[in-house]
Amino acid sequence: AWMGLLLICGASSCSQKASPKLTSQAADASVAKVFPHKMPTEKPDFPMSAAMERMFDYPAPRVHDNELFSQFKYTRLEGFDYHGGDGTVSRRDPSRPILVNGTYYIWYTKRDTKVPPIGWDKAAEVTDEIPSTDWDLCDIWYATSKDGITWAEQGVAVARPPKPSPGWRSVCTPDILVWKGKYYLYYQAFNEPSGLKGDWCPVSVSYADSPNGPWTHGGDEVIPFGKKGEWDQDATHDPFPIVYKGKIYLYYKAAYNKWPDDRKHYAVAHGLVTATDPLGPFTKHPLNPVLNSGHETTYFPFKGGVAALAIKDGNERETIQYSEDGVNFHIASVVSLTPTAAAPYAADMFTNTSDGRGITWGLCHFVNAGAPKKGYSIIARFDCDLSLDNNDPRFKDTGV
Ligand code: AAL
Repeated sequence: AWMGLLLICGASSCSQKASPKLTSQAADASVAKVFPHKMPTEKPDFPMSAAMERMFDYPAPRVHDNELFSQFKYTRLEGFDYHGGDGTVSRRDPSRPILVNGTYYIWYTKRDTKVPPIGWDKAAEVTDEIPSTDWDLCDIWYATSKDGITWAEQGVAVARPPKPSPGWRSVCTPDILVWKGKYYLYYQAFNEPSGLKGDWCPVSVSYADSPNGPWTHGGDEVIPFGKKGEWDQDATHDPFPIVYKGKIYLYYKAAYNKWPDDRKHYAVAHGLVTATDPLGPFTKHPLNPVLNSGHETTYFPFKGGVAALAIKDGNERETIQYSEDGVNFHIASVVSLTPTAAAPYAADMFTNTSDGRGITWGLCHFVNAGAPKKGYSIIARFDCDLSLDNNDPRFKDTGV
């Protein structure tokens, strides 16, 4: 019946919507037109439904062969004290780990306040000691580890500067860049409690000769806000630098369309700025935004291009995407139980590679937002196989 329909359709005016292939195929009734029992590895030359056509647009039509598909495994970290989970201590938004002389270093948002956050809708009621959100009244701390599981908290890396210097209210959500033997931390610098008007803040930078510091303030508003009316006019979040094509490619997020009177209809997108000096100036890519989904930023060199995790928020949430040029991203896989605020380790994040090898682990956070008046977050480890040098079936096997 299917063949018959095809023939009738091909011979009549209803073929207008059909692809030319369908029409010529239909004319040649001697060619088998059935999808085989074994999934083809190459795109077959016969008519297919839109869904099956699309399978061949992925890096591999069989998900197990898709280098940019993985499942995720999570491990609790050792070494961090959370005051018994009473909400007064929080660690979140970790940087990517970097390996220096056999030791991993990470930087992260740490809040240690007398009381847990009271909620961003109550930002007008906060004081210098009462946080609105989990990332209000925070400093940037760092920790070290030999195995990525047991961590030793080392102390503050970048503290809130005195009022009214940028970031006086909170510094948070750092990520690291290694460039010409020096270390650069990019982070969000709040001049008001988050939630007062929105989650409004620019990005600052500090630098050091050693991952142990000391850190020197290197500049504020390093990612220029958009002009009024543009998507990134008030917020540049989640700065995430990699080295690509000889430059610093700094990805960032803006949560936009989120106003005091219209909080429900917000959208997120990611932009790209580039520079040859870590202290700037940074130039916005003319095609910004470059990713339409993802609450935090996670990018890594992959083959000759750049891969990204789009996790939470947006039509393309829970996807892994790939671009050949760091700018034009396409969905490479759809994933589940994904790491939030993922910060993967890769030895080639800052080596200007044109043959990125991918990632197998990193850090992320879990938010305990469900406990009223006790909100806080923890950092955890994730493992996956988004690497070209690994083929661990635990992360690709979706069957039973
Ligand atoms: C995060 C990040 C940014 C936001 C807030 C703290 O996970 O997207 O850092 O400002 O939430």
